[in-house]
Amino acid sequence: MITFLINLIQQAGAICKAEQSNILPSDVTFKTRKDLVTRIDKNIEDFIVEKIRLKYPSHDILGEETGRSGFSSDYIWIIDPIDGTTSFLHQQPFYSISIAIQYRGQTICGAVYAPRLDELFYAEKHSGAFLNGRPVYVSNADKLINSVMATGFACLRADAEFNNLSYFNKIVPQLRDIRRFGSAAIDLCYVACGKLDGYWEMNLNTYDIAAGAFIVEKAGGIVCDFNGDVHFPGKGIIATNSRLVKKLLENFK
Ligand code: 2AM
Ligand code: CA
Repeated sequence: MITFLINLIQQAGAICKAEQSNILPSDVTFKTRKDLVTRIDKNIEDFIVEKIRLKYPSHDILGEETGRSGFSSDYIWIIDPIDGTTSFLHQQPFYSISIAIQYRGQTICGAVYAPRLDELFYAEKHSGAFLNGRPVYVSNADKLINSVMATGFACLRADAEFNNLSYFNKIVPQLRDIRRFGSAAIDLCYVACGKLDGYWEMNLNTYDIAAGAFIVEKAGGIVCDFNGDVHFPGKGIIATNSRLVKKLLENFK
């Protein structure tokens, strides 16, 4: 299954990379005034869904653009065809394709591919996490002041009244630095491979985080909500290493 998943995500990534510089204004439609989608998001999801249907016709599928199809299989594929659509549209490299496979509600495989960065992350239930075929692990940082973290503002795009700005103001001065890449899936994978020491965000959806959160856990990291529990994405998500998690959680009390 992981081999099929890796081939599929790489094929989808090649299409994204080829299409990115050809996007036209007429390819963009608005879900809300800040939340947009391109023709390519939809095409990529159709491409992925079609391939899964051919190989695993009985499996259920949940995709960002087409919603849920099927409720009868033990397996479900969770697809974000382009995570970081705003970056994609604005000709930036920080976007990815994210696919997770769950069996009876538990993630068993996950892959995130950032084609412009040529970074392919994946993990399987009984093995660790990998970047371009090499094992990856979360960082060893144990002090916030030595840490570089990422966050995001899906909450602002959703016009949520309770948003991330107060957490941002509180946490950033305690860190070495902060990044905002614009793809939750990449942020999570960068925690998994130690390029980032931590990440938090709120107002995300399952398809943004299903694969990335699994990859963090398989890389030895911790994924929890703002209370330190595992109820996300509704309540917000934190991903970091076991040395920093308590120090980061202090800021969400
Ligand atoms: P997307 O690019 O697939 O929309 C960036 O902060 C992260 O938030 C991305 O993973 C992005 O996914 C997601 N996101 C952007 N706008 C959002 C919204 N209005 N509601 C929920 N998630 C959003
Ligand atoms: Ca997304």
